Amino acid sequence: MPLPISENIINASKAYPKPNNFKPDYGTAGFRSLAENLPSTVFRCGIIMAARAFKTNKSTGICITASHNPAPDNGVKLVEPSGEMLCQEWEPYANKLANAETDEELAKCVAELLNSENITIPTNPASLKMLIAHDTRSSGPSLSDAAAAGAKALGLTTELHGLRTTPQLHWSVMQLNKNLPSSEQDYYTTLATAFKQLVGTNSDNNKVTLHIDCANGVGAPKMAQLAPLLSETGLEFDLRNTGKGVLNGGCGSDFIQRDKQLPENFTRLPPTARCAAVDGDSDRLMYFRPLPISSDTDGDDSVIVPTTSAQLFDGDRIAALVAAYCSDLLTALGCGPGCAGEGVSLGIIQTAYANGASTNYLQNQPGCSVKLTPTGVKYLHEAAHHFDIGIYFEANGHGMVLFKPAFLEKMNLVAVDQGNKEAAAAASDFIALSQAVNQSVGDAISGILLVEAALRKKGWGLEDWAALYTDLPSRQLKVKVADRKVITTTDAETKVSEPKSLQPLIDVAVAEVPNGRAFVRPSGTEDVVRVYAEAVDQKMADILANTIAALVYKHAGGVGDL
Ligand code: G16
Repeated sequence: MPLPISENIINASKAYPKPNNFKPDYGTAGFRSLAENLPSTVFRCGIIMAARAFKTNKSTGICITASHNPAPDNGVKLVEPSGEMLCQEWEPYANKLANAETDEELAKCVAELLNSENITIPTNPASLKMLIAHDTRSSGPSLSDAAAAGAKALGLTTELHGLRTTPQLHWSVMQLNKNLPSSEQDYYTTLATAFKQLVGTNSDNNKVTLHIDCANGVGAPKMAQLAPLLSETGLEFDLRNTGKGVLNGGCGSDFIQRDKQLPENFTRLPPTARCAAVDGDSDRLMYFRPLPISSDTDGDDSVIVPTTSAQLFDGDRIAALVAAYCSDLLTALGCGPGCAGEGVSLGIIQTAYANGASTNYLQNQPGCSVKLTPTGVKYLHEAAHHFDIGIYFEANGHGMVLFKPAFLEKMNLVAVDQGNKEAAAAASDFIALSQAVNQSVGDAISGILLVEAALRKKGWGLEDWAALYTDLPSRQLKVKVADRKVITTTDAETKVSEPKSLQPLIDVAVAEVPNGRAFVRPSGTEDVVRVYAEAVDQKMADILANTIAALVYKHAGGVGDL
């Protein structure tokens, strides 16, 4: 006779005791901490996502990763049946369970959750499961086991998928619940087939070598699996930082964005090199190229000039490129800019980190609506759902283009309409894009295909892309405080609401700087307060950021050296 649920949970939980004084907090993208703190949290997340599966009668997922954070950290990202991140209404349950001090208190919290959500555990839940995967951190396999133990304690079957990028796991959950092919190989085949449909097969003109910084993370083996399927298209990957070095150490999208320096193993490149970087779990994407662009080589690609600086093509610029490409397709459909009333909405979602120049550029593109949300894919993704075509990118490279199912249905009809070949081709491209671009969550690997398709379709090189607008100089800083939660924000994180003394002082500092803009917010993945400042030149941006960091330090309980 099976044990009652509470007893099951109490028994299973004994193997995953919560460390004393550890207060996990569901942040921007799940829980993060030093890996050694996390077994109890991950075990409890297994319970949460099992409850979520029973509530929705669909399969769910868990990915063990601390993404761009250092190797000793780990974390857990929770995947809804749709493949999106855990719905925000359930985040308080996750916090409650994760913070229960004893096994008995945990069992009580679970009982309350089941009760308030009206969840009955099915007697034979065989059709439901939880997919679990991890990144390359050494703590990944044991934390995956902890997640599985949590799910099993509630009676849900689990499937361990081992090493996967976070977006691959999200994609598999989405596909599984739609009864579509969902294996890892299906992921590569689906993306590559759609990309081929978009760009066709290779001619010598189309040959592009993309030098990819894999952040010494899980993206390396995964992109190596995709690469051969792309060979006909002329897109080749030169994979670097594939695992021998430190995860996210001196490399990866976060390093490049922060330092605007070439990552390790990228200092000797052909002068026209096209490069991209992903982060530890391959959900962020940054394009870049070496600077200075080596004019002294007289265009001779074989002359390699050592350099250390990088020119960035960040998430904002990727959004601008994708918007330009989608606008072209809408024009071909006969419902582009200038044909308002045709009822296709195109939205671009950004956060306060978006460079002011990118926002200005996008706001001036006919037919584009620009919206601002707080930081976190969960907010941007949700906002993107409001448009037929929702393009969202955070400056740090998280993003995608999301298509409304009803829009794609329309495209399916237009694609077979022989009466208007141009419109039919554009509709086919939209359909192929929705396959090449992971629709569940921002995905650096499918993002590469999106960027390469857009550049090729527009006939652009990096020079054309760079010319869309010129970034305003900016600076980001971190301030260590005793408790980052003393800072709360409003208006999509552009204003501080607590402590009340802070915002008026920020306003004064900003007003003193030409074209100044600045904001602060508590990080949801690290124990710091983040400061962002933008100004007419780099010196002013630096001064503004430092002034505001000092204000945060003083008014929000700074600790250690500023
Ligand atoms: C996560 C979220 C992102 C967010 C980032 C930074 O990224 O998925 O949406 O931009 O955290 O968050 P914060 O500034 O709150 O630390 P990742 O790549 O770590 O999963």
